[in-house]
Amino acid sequence: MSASPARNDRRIILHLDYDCFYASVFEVEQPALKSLPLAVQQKQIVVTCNYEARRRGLNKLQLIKDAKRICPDVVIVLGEDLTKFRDASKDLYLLIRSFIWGGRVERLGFDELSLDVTEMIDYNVGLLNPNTMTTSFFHLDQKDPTVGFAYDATKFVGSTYPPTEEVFARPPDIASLEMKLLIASHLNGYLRGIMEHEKGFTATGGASTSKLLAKLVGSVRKPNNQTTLLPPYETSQEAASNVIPFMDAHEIQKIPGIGSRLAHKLRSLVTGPDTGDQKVTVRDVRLFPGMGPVLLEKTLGGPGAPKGIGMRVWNTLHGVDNTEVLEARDLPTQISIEDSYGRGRLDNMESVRRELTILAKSLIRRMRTDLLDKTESNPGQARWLAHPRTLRLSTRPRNAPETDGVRTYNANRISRSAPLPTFLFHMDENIDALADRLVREHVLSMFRKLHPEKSGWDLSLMNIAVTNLVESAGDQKQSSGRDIGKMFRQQETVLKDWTVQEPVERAVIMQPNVSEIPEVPVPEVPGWTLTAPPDEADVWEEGDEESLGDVECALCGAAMPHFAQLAHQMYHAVED
Ligand code: DCP
Ligand code: MG
Ligand code: MG
Repeated sequence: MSASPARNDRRIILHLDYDCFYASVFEVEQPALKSLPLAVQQKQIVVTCNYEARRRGLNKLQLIKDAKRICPDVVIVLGEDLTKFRDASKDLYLLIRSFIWGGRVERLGFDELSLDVTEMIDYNVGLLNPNTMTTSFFHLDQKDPTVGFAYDATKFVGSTYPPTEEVFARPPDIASLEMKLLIASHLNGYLRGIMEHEKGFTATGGASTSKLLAKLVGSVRKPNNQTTLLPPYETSQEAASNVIPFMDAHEIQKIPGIGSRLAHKLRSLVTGPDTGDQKVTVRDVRLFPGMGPVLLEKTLGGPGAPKGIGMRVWNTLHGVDNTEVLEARDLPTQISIEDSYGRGRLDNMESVRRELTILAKSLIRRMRTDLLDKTESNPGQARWLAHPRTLRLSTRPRNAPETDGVRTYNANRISRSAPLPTFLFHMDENIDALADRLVREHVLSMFRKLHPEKSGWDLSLMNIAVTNLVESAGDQKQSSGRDIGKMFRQQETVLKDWTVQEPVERAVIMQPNVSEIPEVPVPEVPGWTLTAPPDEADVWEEGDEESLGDVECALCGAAMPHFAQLAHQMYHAVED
């Protein structure tokens, strides 16, 4: 057995995951929904439901027809248009980010944030007075000592793992990791309070020393709660690490960064092939004979696997994650809109044209949202911050049934790229007219090159994207400065009780690059590409929110997002 990886617990990381996020967006719009069981529908799936619905037996990623059977008075709202979720997500992100020094906030998917608060915590530890611990003051601003909140530095906020008595017999040593985490739990509680008070959203929080541990410990108690992972993190002569038993108890697939594909390989290794989807924990893998980075590399490595995957997973099994909190990029690298289609829905040119026009409208709307400089007061004169150069059309044809009638799932997309016509940047034309022209003059001819047959193709997915973004020259800093000034002026009126100094030094804030499909190689010369989607299992993010539907159930033909596939298979298994 190989040696455990070394720990480095200098950072303090908070994790926030909004409670039943899509459902909460509707509840904030219509508070009367809060007391009702509420489910959000995409295709035939409940993508999420509020906690009232969960109390009544509903689950995330359940079929709508099951939800109606289990809870006949469930209120169902359609959540296929992601605009309002994206807007709420951005709004909450900007609010939280305004408190975090250096803007050290990463968005993971739509409803999670990772915050590196090391500097804020170190600063506040330095100001603790051992004689007045119960009446401490958390400083949110280094320049203005009046900005912050009062707190009791002898108690954690929320729960801890493992659970502790609320009041310590002896408060932790000021220089200890435990003290830092205790203070961090107060910041976590404060930020969650601000979110709820100002925006009406509750979140579940975690506090630890890495993105991995903060996220995992955050989900120990849901909803509207928070958990801190207590030291010791290292095993010493006095005490055993809390990290190892905490990690050990998790099912292998629940670990961020170990998606379904890796989990499947690890399960097969541990239980032998053909034992189905038996539950395997981190402990089972960690203690498997001969386990170590080498065996993991042998098991998980190979063509297409990221370099050093064995070591990365070995670290992960021990709760070691040294990845940085990545701040949002100013501009997306591509914008991509797609939808999936049931069998037979896209088998003639007219339906293809109609659906492409719908996609093109969303695409142009998104380009205007994400790429225009909105600080210009006259919208007609708004400046493009970046110009995409390439237009890409991708489709995913269904496989024809095999001789035994079984239709295998085709994961491959085919795509074609062409220069993006510049008329898309005209602001004086309306979106409908632009979308119509884009499809008739450009996209349809790309489609015909992808599918030369006159009809008869049966497509399960179409995607239109603009890629190859070139940032415009110009003083972007200045314009974003105005943006941020406005944001803080608004915030001042909202956050009456806590005045926040305007952080002039903050960087550009724009839609981060989280709502796109993962980039697939785009050929420089327009032509054929055959691309398999990247293994979303291996990325940290929960995935691709733009993708509303991806796979088709071989048993019942229901179309569903790829992430719903597992739950859906379980549904059939239970039904039988
Ligand atoms: N989502 C989705 N498909 C998934 C996972 C999530 O469409 N497989 C969407 C719907 C969720 C949102 O993203 O509202 C956030 O995902 P979470 O897994 O955090 O789920 P919720 O926030 O809805 O619930 P919870 O309270 O369990 O966090
Ligand atoms: Mg959530
Ligand atoms: Mg989440």
